[in-house]
Amino acid sequence: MPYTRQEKENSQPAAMNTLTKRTFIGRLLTSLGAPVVFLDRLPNGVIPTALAQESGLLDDVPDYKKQLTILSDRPLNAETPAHLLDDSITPNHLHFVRNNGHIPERAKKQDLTGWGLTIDGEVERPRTFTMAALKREFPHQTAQITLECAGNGRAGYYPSASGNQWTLGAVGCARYSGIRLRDLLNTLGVRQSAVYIGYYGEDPHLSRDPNKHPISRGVPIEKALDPHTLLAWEMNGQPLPKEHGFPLRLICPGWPGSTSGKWLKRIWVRDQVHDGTKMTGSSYRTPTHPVEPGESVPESDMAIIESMPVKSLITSPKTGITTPQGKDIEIRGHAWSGSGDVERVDVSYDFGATWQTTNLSSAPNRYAWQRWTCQINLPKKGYYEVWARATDSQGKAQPMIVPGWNPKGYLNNAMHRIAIKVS
Ligand SMILES: Nc1nc2c(c(=O)[nH]1)N[C@H]1C(S)=C(S)[C@@H](COP(=O)(O)O)O[C@H]1N2
Ligand SMILES: [Mo]
Repeated sequence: MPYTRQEKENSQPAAMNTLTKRTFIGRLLTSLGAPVVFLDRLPNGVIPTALAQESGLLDDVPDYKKQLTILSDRPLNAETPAHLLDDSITPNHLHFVRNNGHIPERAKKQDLTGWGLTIDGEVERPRTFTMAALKREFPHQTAQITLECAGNGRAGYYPSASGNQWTLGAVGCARYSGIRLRDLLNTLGVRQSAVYIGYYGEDPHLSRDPNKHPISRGVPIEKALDPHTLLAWEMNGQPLPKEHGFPLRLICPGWPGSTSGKWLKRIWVRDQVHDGTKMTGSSYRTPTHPVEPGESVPESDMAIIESMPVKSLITSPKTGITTPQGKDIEIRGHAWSGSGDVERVDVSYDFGATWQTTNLSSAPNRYAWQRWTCQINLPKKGYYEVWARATDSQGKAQPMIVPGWNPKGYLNNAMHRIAIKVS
């Protein structure tokens, strides 16, 4: 599969070279009496989860994130096990982290000294704002927003796609406070020529080369001017944590998480589609027509991902539990969609032969996930799978198996399945 030099570099951990790290991990595990069977296939930057918590290898992983599953430490990438996503509002310590570069020093120190947000390009009056000016000059907004990485579920694709092997938990739903990007842009006067915005964050590139950006994406000007698109400085009532973009981030609801730029320092209003790092080539793009698994797709047949598909999670019970016969079990979870509303969620415990409708709550605001619950009674002892299927307001439902294969493994919204044993 063709990829750019930049992308290749981005997948390499900078600190310890791969071979040393692998040998080191191998030794540690052997000393625990548990050889890693496919150690030679361990992707770069990935540390076996069993080791991650104890080894001290994870210097970038803060203690409070340690319930997450660590996919890589540099850059830090960590997902949340489904049963830990049961809260209606995902607390900061349980929100997944997806970094492409290093966490900026400013964010680690929570230090605003010298910080400013510059808006330039296709605006009449370009300007750099201090945090105080942003907070003083525009009305404040708070909203609960589902944020999902476009690569969530990548691990389900075959042939496998390169990149973080996210399973289910690169999704969360926190409350963000800040201002509408639109209020700020309108004050500066958006020119007729504006078609896109591109964000720049303060996160250093993995190579520490100051001329390289780990990621610089954006959205069409219409999405930037949508009243739901935010510039946020708070997550669940706290200043943005260092992993989540202190002091300011974009929140582009319903779109791939990668459009919600963290550690912002500049927004460039463009007169063309933004062409920053991870905007071009096959990054965050899917084929415009269905392709055969493993097929190489020309760039001209790839389109930028916009709204995310409908999806749901079962957050209780935890998969694999055993329950006594004859007892009702509550099944619950969340459902969301990029268009902002879910119509229904159904569950099945007979491999999809019959379905039962769940009680679906409305969202506290548009683009927040919706809680669903139902009671089931498993008829006799044995092994069961519970499947959940969400349907959005346009009638689109989650597929039972992985949807159309694509070269980078995006947008896997297959139904979540859990196992339950009745004894
Ligand atoms: N500056 C910057 N912004 C970024 C990223 C990044 O690496 N650097 N990662 C993006 C991606 S791919 C995702 S999915 C979300 C993840 O946000 P979170 O770490 O707060 O969950 O942030 C996006 N914004
Ligand atoms: Mo992402």
